[in-house]
Amino acid sequence: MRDSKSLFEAACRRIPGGVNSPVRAFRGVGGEPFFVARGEGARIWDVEGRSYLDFLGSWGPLILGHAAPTVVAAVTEAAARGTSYGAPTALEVEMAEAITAAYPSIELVRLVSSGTEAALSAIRVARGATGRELLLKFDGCYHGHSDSLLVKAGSGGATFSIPDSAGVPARLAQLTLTAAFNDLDGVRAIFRERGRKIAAVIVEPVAGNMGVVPPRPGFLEGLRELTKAHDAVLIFDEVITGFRVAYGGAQELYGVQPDLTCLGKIIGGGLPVGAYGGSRSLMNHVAPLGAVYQAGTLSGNPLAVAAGLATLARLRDREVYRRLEALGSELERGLRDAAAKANVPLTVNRVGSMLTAFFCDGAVTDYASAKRADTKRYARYFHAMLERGVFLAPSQFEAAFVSLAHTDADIALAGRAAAEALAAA
Ligand code: KE4
Repeated sequence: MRDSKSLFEAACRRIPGGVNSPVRAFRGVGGEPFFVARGEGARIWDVEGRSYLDFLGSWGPLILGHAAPTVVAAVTEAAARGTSYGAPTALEVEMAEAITAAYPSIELVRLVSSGTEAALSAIRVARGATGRELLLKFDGCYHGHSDSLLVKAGSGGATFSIPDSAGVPARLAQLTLTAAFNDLDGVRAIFRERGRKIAAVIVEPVAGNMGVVPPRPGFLEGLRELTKAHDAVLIFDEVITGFRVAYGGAQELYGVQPDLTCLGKIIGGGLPVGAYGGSRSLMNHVAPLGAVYQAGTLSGNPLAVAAGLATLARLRDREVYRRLEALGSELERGLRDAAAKANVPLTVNRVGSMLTAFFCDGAVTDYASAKRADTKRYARYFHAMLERGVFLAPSQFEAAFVSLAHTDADIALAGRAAAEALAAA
Protein backbone atom coordinates (compact mmCIF):
# COMPACT_ATOMS: atom_id res chain seq x y z
CA MET A 1 0.00 0.00 0.00
CA ARG A 2 1.29 3.51 -0.81
CA ASP A 3 2.48 5.70 2.06
CA SER A 4 0.50 8.69 3.39
CA LYS A 5 2.71 11.19 1.59
CA SER A 6 2.19 9.71 -1.87
CA LEU A 7 -1.50 9.12 -1.15
CA PHE A 8 -1.90 12.76 -0.12
CA GLU A 9 -0.12 13.92 -3.28
CA ALA A 10 -2.46 11.75 -5.37
CA ALA A 11 -5.47 12.93 -3.35
CA CYS A 12 -4.53 16.58 -3.91
CA ARG A 13 -4.48 15.96 -7.65
CA ARG A 14 -8.11 14.84 -7.65
CA ILE A 15 -9.83 16.06 -4.44
CA PRO A 16 -10.03 19.70 -3.20
CA GLY A 17 -7.31 19.95 -0.56
CA GLY A 18 -6.87 16.18 -0.80
CA VAL A 19 -9.73 15.57 1.62
CA ASN A 20 -13.46 15.07 1.55
CA SER A 21 -14.04 17.36 4.51
CA PRO A 22 -11.86 20.44 5.13
CA VAL A 23 -10.92 19.87 8.77
CA ARG A 24 -9.24 16.57 7.83
CA ALA A 25 -6.53 18.46 5.94
CA PHE A 26 -4.71 19.39 9.19
CA ARG A 27 -4.78 23.10 8.22
CA GLY A 28 -5.63 23.91 11.85
CA VAL A 29 -2.47 22.21 13.13
CA GLY A 30 -0.08 22.20 10.16
CA GLY A 31 1.55 19.26 8.48
CA GLU A 32 -0.10 16.69 6.26
CA PRO A 33 -2.74 14.15 7.28
CA PHE A 34 -1.85 10.51 7.66
CA PHE A 35 -4.02 8.06 5.73
CA VAL A 36 -5.91 5.44 7.71
CA ALA A 37 -5.69 1.76 6.84
CA ARG A 38 -8.03 0.40 9.51
CA GLY A 39 -9.48 0.82 12.98
CA GLU A 40 -10.24 -1.59 15.79
CA GLY A 41 -11.58 -0.72 19.24
CA ALA A 42 -9.93 2.47 20.51
CA ARG A 43 -7.15 2.39 17.91
CA ILE A 44 -6.57 3.27 14.27
CA TRP A 45 -3.62 2.27 12.05
CA ASP A 46 -2.11 4.42 9.32
CA VAL A 47 -1.00 3.01 5.98
CA GLU A 48 2.57 2.79 7.28
CA GLY A 49 1.39 0.47 10.03
CA ARG A 50 1.67 2.96 12.92
CA SER A 51 -1.15 2.71 15.44
CA TYR A 52 -2.77 5.58 17.35
CA LEU A 53 -5.03 5.74 20.35
CA ASP A 54 -8.04 7.48 18.78
CA PHE A 55 -9.77 10.30 20.68
CA LEU A 56 -11.44 11.66 17.54
CA GLY A 57 -13.72 8.68 16.95
CA SER A 58 -14.72 9.98 13.51
CA TRP A 59 -15.86 13.30 15.15
CA GLY A 60 -18.31 11.58 17.47
CA PRO A 61 -20.13 8.60 15.88
CA LEU A 62 -17.86 5.85 17.20
CA ILE A 63 -19.00 5.72 20.83
CA LEU A 64 -18.46 1.94 20.70
CA GLY A 65 -15.02 2.30 19.09
CA HIS A 66 -13.90 1.09 15.67
CA ALA A 67 -15.24 -2.08 14.02
CA ALA A 68 -17.42 -2.96 17.00
CA PRO A 69 -18.30 -6.63 16.35
CA THR A 70 -22.06 -6.12 16.76
CA VAL A 71 -22.00 -3.19 14.32
CA VAL A 72 -19.90 -5.05 11.74
CA ALA A 73 -22.17 -8.09 11.99
CA ALA A 74 -25.32 -5.98 11.60
CA VAL A 75 -23.97 -4.16 8.53
CA THR A 76 -22.65 -7.37 6.97
CA GLU A 77 -25.95 -9.13 7.50
CA ALA A 78 -27.94 -6.20 6.07
CA ALA A 79 -25.60 -5.88 3.06
CA ALA A 80 -26.01 -9.56 2.20
CA ARG A 81 -29.72 -8.82 1.71
CA GLY A 82 -29.14 -5.73 -0.41
CA THR A 83 -27.81 -2.23 0.16
CA SER A 84 -30.70 0.09 -0.71
CA TYR A 85 -34.26 -0.15 -2.00
CA GLY A 86 -35.77 3.32 -2.21
CA ALA A 87 -38.70 1.68 -0.47
CA PRO A 88 -39.51 1.43 3.24
CA THR A 89 -37.95 -1.28 5.42
CA ALA A 90 -38.72 -2.57 8.92
CA LEU A 91 -35.33 -1.30 10.12
CA GLU A 92 -36.44 2.32 9.63
CA VAL A 93 -39.52 1.71 11.78
CA GLU A 94 -37.27 0.19 14.47
CA MET A 95 -34.99 3.25 14.37
CA ALA A 96 -37.92 5.67 14.54
CA GLU A 97 -39.34 3.74 17.51
CA ALA A 98 -35.91 3.73 19.24
CA ILE A 99 -35.49 7.51 18.78
CA THR A 100 -39.01 8.46 19.85
CA ALA A 101 -38.75 6.17 22.90
CA ALA A 102 -35.51 7.87 23.96
CA TYR A 103 -36.63 11.47 23.22
CA PRO A 104 -40.11 12.26 24.64
CA SER A 105 -40.04 15.58 22.74
CA ILE A 106 -39.93 13.64 19.45
CA GLU A 107 -43.30 12.21 18.38
CA LEU A 108 -42.46 11.97 14.66
CA VAL A 109 -38.97 11.63 13.20
CA ARG A 110 -37.59 11.67 9.66
CA LEU A 111 -34.29 10.00 8.79
CA VAL A 112 -31.85 11.74 6.44
CA SER A 113 -28.20 11.10 5.53
CA SER A 114 -26.24 13.74 7.44
CA GLY A 115 -26.37 16.24 10.26
CA THR A 116 -26.38 19.03 7.69
CA GLU A 117 -29.55 17.66 6.15
CA ALA A 118 -31.13 17.25 9.58
CA ALA A 119 -30.47 20.87 10.55
CA LEU A 120 -31.49 22.47 7.26
CA SER A 121 -34.69 20.40 7.23
CA ALA A 122 -35.58 21.31 10.82
CA ILE A 123 -35.12 25.00 9.97
CA ARG A 124 -37.35 24.63 6.90
CA VAL A 125 -40.05 23.00 9.06
CA ALA A 126 -39.81 25.87 11.57
CA ARG A 127 -40.10 28.48 8.80
CA GLY A 128 -42.93 26.56 7.11
CA ALA A 129 -44.87 26.04 10.32
CA THR A 130 -44.53 29.62 11.63
CA GLY A 131 -44.61 31.49 8.32
CA ARG A 132 -41.68 33.50 9.67
CA GLU A 133 -38.27 33.94 8.02
CA LEU A 134 -35.67 34.86 10.66
CA LEU A 135 -33.40 32.30 12.31
CA LEU A 136 -31.24 32.86 15.40
CA LYS A 137 -28.01 30.89 15.89
CA PHE A 138 -24.99 31.27 18.16
CA ASP A 139 -21.45 32.32 17.25
CA GLY A 140 -19.17 29.30 17.26
CA CYS A 141 -22.00 26.79 16.95
CA TYR A 142 -21.94 24.70 13.77
CA HIS A 143 -24.98 23.01 12.31
CA GLY A 144 -23.66 21.73 8.98
CA HIS A 145 -22.95 23.63 5.80
CA SER A 146 -26.35 24.82 4.52
CA ASP A 147 -26.38 28.45 3.35
CA SER A 148 -28.48 29.93 6.18
CA LEU A 149 -26.06 28.52 8.73
CA LEU A 150 -22.73 29.56 7.17
CA VAL A 151 -22.95 33.04 8.63
CA LYS A 152 -21.14 35.03 11.29
CA ALA A 153 -22.01 38.00 13.44
CA GLY A 154 -22.39 41.21 11.48
CA SER A 155 -20.04 44.13 12.17
CA GLY A 156 -20.58 46.35 15.19
CA GLY A 157 -23.67 45.81 17.26
CA ALA A 158 -25.67 44.64 14.26
CA THR A 159 -27.31 41.33 14.97
CA PHE A 160 -27.79 40.76 11.24
CA SER A 161 -25.26 38.23 10.00
CA ILE A 162 -22.88 38.29 7.10
CA PRO A 163 -21.83 35.26 5.05
CA ASP A 164 -19.15 33.06 6.58
CA SER A 165 -18.48 31.37 3.27
CA ALA A 166 -18.17 32.47 -0.32
CA GLY A 167 -21.27 31.57 -2.26
CA VAL A 168 -23.75 32.48 0.46
CA PRO A 169 -25.92 35.39 -0.74
CA ALA A 170 -25.69 38.38 1.62
CA ARG A 171 -29.46 38.77 1.47
CA LEU A 172 -29.92 35.22 2.70
CA ALA A 173 -27.33 35.69 5.46
CA GLN A 174 -29.36 38.66 6.70
CA LEU A 175 -32.20 36.31 7.57
CA THR A 176 -29.96 34.72 10.21
CA LEU A 177 -29.36 36.57 13.47
CA THR A 178 -26.47 35.68 15.74
CA ALA A 179 -25.90 35.93 19.45
CA ALA A 180 -23.16 34.80 21.84
CA PHE A 181 -23.55 31.33 23.33
CA ASN A 182 -24.59 31.48 27.01
CA ASP A 183 -25.63 35.16 26.65
CA LEU A 184 -29.32 35.05 27.53
CA ASP A 185 -29.55 38.84 27.84
CA GLY A 186 -28.32 39.15 24.28
CA VAL A 187 -30.97 36.73 23.08
CA ARG A 188 -33.62 38.58 25.11
CA ALA A 189 -32.65 41.85 23.42
CA ILE A 190 -32.90 40.31 19.95
CA PHE A 191 -36.33 38.88 20.77
CA ARG A 192 -37.47 42.26 22.12
CA GLU A 193 -36.57 43.82 18.78
CA ARG A 194 -37.50 41.07 16.32
CA GLY A 195 -39.29 38.36 18.29
CA ARG A 196 -42.41 38.20 16.16
CA LYS A 197 -40.32 37.57 13.03
CA ILE A 198 -38.11 34.80 14.42
CA ALA A 199 -39.07 31.35 13.14
CA ALA A 200 -36.53 29.42 15.20
CA VAL A 201 -33.56 29.44 17.53
CA ILE A 202 -31.08 26.68 16.79
CA VAL A 203 -28.47 25.76 19.38
CA GLU A 204 -26.01 23.01 20.20
CA PRO A 205 -27.23 22.43 23.78
CA VAL A 206 -23.63 21.57 24.65
CA ALA A 207 -21.45 23.37 22.13
CA GLY A 208 -18.91 21.07 20.50
CA ASN A 209 -17.80 23.09 17.48
CA MET A 210 -16.00 25.91 19.25
CA GLY A 211 -14.47 23.25 21.42
CA VAL A 212 -16.68 21.89 24.21
CA VAL A 213 -18.63 24.64 25.98
CA PRO A 214 -21.40 23.56 28.38
CA PRO A 215 -24.54 25.66 28.77
CA ARG A 216 -24.51 27.97 31.81
CA PRO A 217 -27.19 27.03 34.36
CA GLY A 218 -30.42 28.61 33.15
CA PHE A 219 -29.28 29.24 29.58
CA LEU A 220 -31.23 26.44 27.93
CA GLU A 221 -34.21 27.03 30.23
CA GLY A 222 -34.10 30.69 29.23
CA LEU A 223 -34.11 29.85 25.52
CA ARG A 224 -37.07 27.58 26.15
CA GLU A 225 -39.03 30.37 27.87
CA LEU A 226 -38.15 33.03 25.31
CA THR A 227 -39.06 30.90 22.28
CA LYS A 228 -42.32 29.83 23.93
CA ALA A 229 -43.21 33.43 24.78
CA HIS A 230 -42.67 34.49 21.15
CA ASP A 231 -44.14 31.37 19.45
CA ALA A 232 -40.72 30.64 17.95
CA VAL A 233 -39.46 27.07 17.45
CA LEU A 234 -36.59 25.90 19.68
CA ILE A 235 -34.29 23.51 17.80
CA PHE A 236 -31.69 21.48 19.71
CA ASP A 237 -28.95 20.38 17.38
CA GLU A 238 -28.00 17.14 19.13
CA VAL A 239 -25.98 15.73 16.25
CA ILE A 240 -23.04 15.43 18.66
CA THR A 241 -24.79 15.28 22.05
CA GLY A 242 -27.58 12.87 21.05
CA PHE A 243 -26.94 9.49 22.73
CA ARG A 244 -23.50 10.93 23.69
CA VAL A 245 -24.00 12.94 26.90
CA ALA A 246 -26.95 10.74 27.91
CA TYR A 247 -29.09 8.16 26.13
CA GLY A 248 -31.73 10.87 25.81
CA GLY A 249 -29.13 13.48 24.87
CA ALA A 250 -28.67 16.94 26.38
CA GLN A 251 -32.44 17.37 26.67
CA GLU A 252 -32.43 14.47 29.16
CA LEU A 253 -29.26 15.66 30.91
CA TYR A 254 -30.47 19.26 31.40
CA GLY A 255 -34.22 18.57 31.52
CA VAL A 256 -35.13 21.06 28.77
CA GLN A 257 -37.33 19.89 25.90
CA PRO A 258 -36.97 21.60 22.49
CA ASP A 259 -39.66 21.67 19.80
CA LEU A 260 -37.41 20.05 17.20
CA THR A 261 -34.26 17.94 17.59
CA CYS A 262 -31.52 17.16 15.08
CA LEU A 263 -29.61 13.91 15.46
CA GLY A 264 -26.73 12.28 13.56
CA LYS A 265 -23.32 10.69 14.13
CA ILE A 266 -23.99 8.03 16.83
CA ILE A 267 -27.38 7.01 15.34
CA GLY A 268 -25.48 5.91 12.23
CA GLY A 269 -22.75 4.02 14.14
CA GLY A 270 -20.21 5.40 11.65
CA LEU A 271 -22.43 5.18 8.56
CA PRO A 272 -24.32 8.14 7.06
CA VAL A 273 -27.46 8.84 9.07
CA GLY A 274 -29.07 12.06 10.30
CA ALA A 275 -32.53 12.63 11.71
CA TYR A 276 -34.84 15.46 12.67
CA GLY A 277 -38.02 15.20 14.66
CA GLY A 278 -40.39 16.79 17.12
CA SER A 279 -44.04 17.25 17.97
CA ARG A 280 -46.73 15.94 15.64
CA SER A 281 -48.05 19.48 15.25
CA LEU A 282 -44.72 20.52 13.75
CA MET A 283 -43.76 17.34 11.91
CA ASN A 284 -47.21 17.10 10.28
CA HIS A 285 -45.94 19.92 8.07
CA VAL A 286 -43.41 17.56 6.44
CA ALA A 287 -44.20 16.08 3.01
CA PRO A 288 -46.06 13.97 2.15
CA LEU A 289 -48.27 15.00 5.11
CA GLY A 290 -47.75 18.72 4.69
CA ALA A 291 -46.29 21.44 2.52
CA VAL A 292 -42.66 21.41 3.77
CA TYR A 293 -40.71 19.42 1.21
CA GLN A 294 -37.70 17.27 2.12
CA ALA A 295 -36.48 14.07 0.47
CA GLY A 296 -33.45 11.79 0.05
CA THR A 297 -32.53 8.82 -2.12
CA LEU A 298 -30.66 7.06 0.66
CA SER A 299 -32.63 8.36 3.64
CA GLY A 300 -33.07 5.50 6.11
CA ASN A 301 -30.52 3.37 4.24
CA PRO A 302 -30.73 -0.17 5.63
CA LEU A 303 -26.97 -0.59 6.17
CA ALA A 304 -26.63 2.74 7.95
CA VAL A 305 -29.71 2.13 10.08
CA ALA A 306 -28.50 -1.39 10.93
CA ALA A 307 -25.20 0.10 12.17
CA GLY A 308 -27.10 2.71 14.17
CA LEU A 309 -29.48 0.21 15.75
CA ALA A 310 -26.59 -2.06 16.78
CA THR A 311 -24.94 0.96 18.41
CA LEU A 312 -28.07 2.10 20.26
CA ALA A 313 -28.71 -1.46 21.47
CA ARG A 314 -25.44 -1.33 23.42
CA LEU A 315 -26.16 2.18 24.76
CA ARG A 316 -29.52 1.18 26.20
CA ASP A 317 -27.60 -0.26 29.15
CA ARG A 318 -27.44 2.91 31.29
CA GLU A 319 -24.30 1.52 32.92
CA VAL A 320 -22.41 2.63 29.82
CA TYR A 321 -22.91 6.32 30.68
CA ARG A 322 -21.42 5.80 34.12
CA ARG A 323 -18.45 4.13 32.42
CA LEU A 324 -18.12 6.96 29.87
CA GLU A 325 -18.31 9.53 32.69
CA ALA A 326 -15.58 7.68 34.62
CA LEU A 327 -13.29 7.49 31.58
CA GLY A 328 -13.94 11.13 30.65
CA SER A 329 -13.29 12.43 34.15
CA GLU A 330 -10.08 10.37 34.42
CA LEU A 331 -8.86 11.81 31.11
CA GLU A 332 -9.72 15.33 32.29
CA ARG A 333 -7.83 14.75 35.55
CA GLY A 334 -4.79 13.48 33.65
CA LEU A 335 -4.77 16.54 31.39
CA ARG A 336 -5.14 18.96 34.30
CA ASP A 337 -2.32 17.24 36.22
CA ALA A 338 -0.07 17.28 33.15
CA ALA A 339 -0.72 21.00 32.57
CA ALA A 340 -0.08 21.82 36.23
CA LYS A 341 3.23 19.88 36.20
CA ALA A 342 4.32 21.55 32.95
CA ASN A 343 3.05 24.91 34.21
CA VAL A 344 1.02 25.35 31.00
CA PRO A 345 -2.25 27.36 31.11
CA LEU A 346 -4.98 24.90 30.16
CA THR A 347 -8.76 25.15 30.55
CA VAL A 348 -10.49 21.78 30.22
CA ASN A 349 -14.24 21.81 29.46
CA ARG A 350 -15.98 18.46 29.63
CA VAL A 351 -19.46 16.97 29.53
CA GLY A 352 -19.33 13.21 29.99
CA SER A 353 -17.18 11.66 27.26
CA MET A 354 -16.71 14.83 25.16
CA LEU A 355 -14.05 17.33 26.17
CA THR A 356 -11.70 20.05 24.96
CA ALA A 357 -8.43 21.28 26.44
CA PHE A 358 -8.16 24.99 25.59
CA PHE A 359 -4.65 26.44 25.63
CA CYS A 360 -5.60 29.53 27.60
CA ASP A 361 -6.18 30.69 31.14
CA GLY A 362 -9.62 31.38 32.51
CA ALA A 363 -13.12 30.14 31.76
CA VAL A 364 -14.20 29.36 28.20
CA THR A 365 -17.94 30.05 28.05
CA ASP A 366 -18.48 31.23 24.48
CA TYR A 367 -16.77 31.68 21.12
CA ALA A 368 -15.05 34.95 22.07
CA SER A 369 -13.41 33.35 25.10
CA ALA A 370 -12.60 30.16 23.14
CA LYS A 371 -10.76 32.24 20.55
CA ARG A 372 -8.35 33.41 23.25
CA ALA A 373 -6.79 29.94 23.07
CA ASP A 374 -3.23 29.70 21.74
CA THR A 375 -3.83 27.74 18.53
CA LYS A 376 -0.09 27.55 17.76
CA ARG A 377 0.53 25.89 21.10
CA TYR A 378 -2.39 23.53 20.45
CA ALA A 379 -0.81 22.64 17.09
CA ARG A 380 2.53 21.78 18.76
CA TYR A 381 0.68 19.74 21.39
CA PHE A 382 -1.34 17.94 18.69
CA HIS A 383 1.83 16.84 16.87
CA ALA A 384 3.65 15.98 20.08
CA MET A 385 0.72 13.73 21.03
CA LEU A 386 0.63 12.20 17.54
CA GLU A 387 4.34 11.34 17.85
CA ARG A 388 3.44 9.58 21.10
CA GLY A 389 0.68 7.59 19.37
CA VAL A 390 -2.34 9.62 20.46
CA PHE A 391 -4.67 11.08 17.79
CA LEU A 392 -6.68 14.18 18.76
CA ALA A 393 -8.90 16.52 16.74
CA PRO A 394 -6.68 18.45 14.28
CA SER A 395 -8.14 21.74 15.55
CA GLN A 396 -8.26 23.54 18.88
CA PHE A 397 -11.94 24.27 18.32
CA GLU A 398 -13.24 20.72 18.27
CA ALA A 399 -14.04 18.02 20.81
CA ALA A 400 -12.14 14.92 21.86
CA PHE A 401 -14.30 11.85 22.40
CA VAL A 402 -13.86 8.84 24.66
CA SER A 403 -15.49 5.58 23.60
CA LEU A 404 -16.53 2.40 25.40
CA ALA A 405 -13.55 0.73 23.70
CA HIS A 406 -11.08 2.91 25.65
CA THR A 407 -9.61 1.20 28.70
CA ASP A 408 -8.27 2.63 31.95
CA ALA A 409 -4.79 1.81 30.61
CA ASP A 410 -5.52 3.84 27.45
CA ILE A 411 -6.55 6.84 29.54
CA ALA A 412 -3.41 6.51 31.64
CA LEU A 413 -1.30 6.32 28.48
CA ALA A 414 -2.94 9.49 27.17
CA GLY A 415 -2.22 11.24 30.46
CA ARG A 416 1.47 10.27 30.35
CA ALA A 417 1.71 11.33 26.70
CA ALA A 418 0.10 14.68 27.56
CA ALA A 419 2.57 15.23 30.40
CA GLU A 420 5.49 14.72 27.98
CA ALA A 421 3.81 16.61 25.12
CA LEU A 422 2.95 19.64 27.27
CA ALA A 423 6.45 19.78 28.65
CA ALA A 424 7.85 19.60 25.10
CA ALA A 425 5.32 21.83 23.28
P1 KE4 B 1 -22.61 16.41 9.01
O1 KE4 B 1 -23.33 17.05 7.84
O2 KE4 B 1 -21.12 16.68 8.98
O3 KE4 B 1 -22.96 14.94 9.20
O4 KE4 B 1 -23.17 17.11 10.34
C1 KE4 B 1 -23.09 18.49 10.48
C2 KE4 B 1 -23.15 18.85 11.95
C3 KE4 B 1 -24.32 19.32 12.48
N1 KE4 B 1 -24.41 19.64 13.80
C4 KE4 B 1 -23.36 19.50 14.63
C5 KE4 B 1 -23.50 19.88 16.06
C6 KE4 B 1 -22.12 19.02 14.13
O5 KE4 B 1 -21.06 18.91 14.96
C7 KE4 B 1 -22.01 18.67 12.77
C8 KE4 B 1 -20.71 18.17 12.16
N2 KE4 B 1 -19.56 18.21 13.02
C9 KE4 B 1 -18.29 18.35 12.34
C10 KE4 B 1 -17.17 18.62 13.34
N3 KE4 B 1 -17.55 18.74 14.68
C11 KE4 B 1 -17.99 17.14 11.50
C12 KE4 B 1 -16.57 17.05 11.00
C13 KE4 B 1 -16.42 17.56 9.60
O6 KE4 B 1 -17.00 18.62 9.25
O7 KE4 B 1 -15.66 16.91 8.85
